[in-house]
Amino acid sequence: MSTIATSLEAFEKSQAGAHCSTGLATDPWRFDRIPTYGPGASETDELPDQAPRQSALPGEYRNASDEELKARIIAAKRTLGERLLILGHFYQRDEVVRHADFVGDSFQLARATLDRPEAEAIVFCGVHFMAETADILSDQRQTVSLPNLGAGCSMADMADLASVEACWEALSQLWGDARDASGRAPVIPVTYMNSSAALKAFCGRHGGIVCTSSNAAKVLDWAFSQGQRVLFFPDQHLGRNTAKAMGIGLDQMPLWDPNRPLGGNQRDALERARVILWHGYCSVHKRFTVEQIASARRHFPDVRVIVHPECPMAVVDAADEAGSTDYIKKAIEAAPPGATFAIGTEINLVQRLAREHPEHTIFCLDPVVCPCSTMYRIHPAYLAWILDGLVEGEVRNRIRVDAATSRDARVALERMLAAQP
Ligand code: CIZ
Repeated sequence: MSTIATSLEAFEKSQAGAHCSTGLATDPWRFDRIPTYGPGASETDELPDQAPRQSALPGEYRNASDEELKARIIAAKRTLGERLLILGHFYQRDEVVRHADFVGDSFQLARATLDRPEAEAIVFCGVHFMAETADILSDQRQTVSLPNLGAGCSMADMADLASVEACWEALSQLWGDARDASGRAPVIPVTYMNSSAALKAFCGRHGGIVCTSSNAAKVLDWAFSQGQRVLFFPDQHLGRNTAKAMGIGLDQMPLWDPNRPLGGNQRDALERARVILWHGYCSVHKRFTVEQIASARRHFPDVRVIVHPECPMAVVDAADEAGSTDYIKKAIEAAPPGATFAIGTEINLVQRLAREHPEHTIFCLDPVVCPCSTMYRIHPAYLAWILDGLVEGEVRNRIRVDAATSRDARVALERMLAAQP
């Protein structure tokens, strides 16, 4: 066994005792109808009552072999030609990504939606909020389908419109709506892309903006040019890590718990606030720890640790770098051969990067394979079912955002697109 393989084995053993649900070894239709997010890192997160559920997948798809599904998808793609655009997020499994016309992060996928107005049907292999964004940005003639309606995002569900409106009302009572001498509003709402269309529309209506993890710092700069403070939702970690890197003190970033009066804050803590952070998080990125980083460094003294900014602050501080999926991908591509990377983000992407870059040693900081269970719901069987529907002239699992929400959300999304990473 090579030294690297021995070190990797030792690193994995050092995490023994950690475990993740084995349910993700099964097919997603086995947990489509259950009321939680299903097996995986987000299994303890609540699925809101009104969240869409996937209907039963016909047996001919459930029982088809991997090769049969692949052949079906390729045949349908050939028939549909330029009329079809398949978009795939970096976190999707390889059996799905291989069929995508474009693979990227949510910023790049939002752009890709705009780039192919001639495609009649967009099939979004990602999660619900991404498909909503594609519907908002696409032309009215285009349809957007999400292969499995159960592919949501537990972090996105941690902020809903009613709770954000209640928070906004409380903040308005504190600070009113008068602008300062430089014309800046009291608060600018910033929503992470991982949020419902209703929240993007809220930002559009209130002078706010959408950010992704690739342009969060630029977006915060823009927000501070427009406002004295920022209300950032739903991911507290992305908000905190980004604001801290901009020099904002932790005592200026109170956490807003929507279930408590004034978000659980004293009035004077809010008076000092520059960024009010919503109490949301990603269940996958929350798994990464400082101990995992220490262990990776013990086993690989030259390791370069890069984590996603959705990780907790202590993990970002202990890493060498933090960045979006595209940042991680580009850092690996730019490194001279022979580098060792420990990566703190979703496993599908890490494993793909490891396969695509045999010149480096690349491994996941969390050796317990615990993927995002909602991304996992997009299985080739659903993709084949959606594409066969399109061939037959039927649009299945169409995601539609109503006109008023779409109009307001588009304002916030266009501001985001102008903040090029
Ligand atoms: O922006 C995205 O697509 C997500 C969810 C993460 C990232 O860093 O790309």
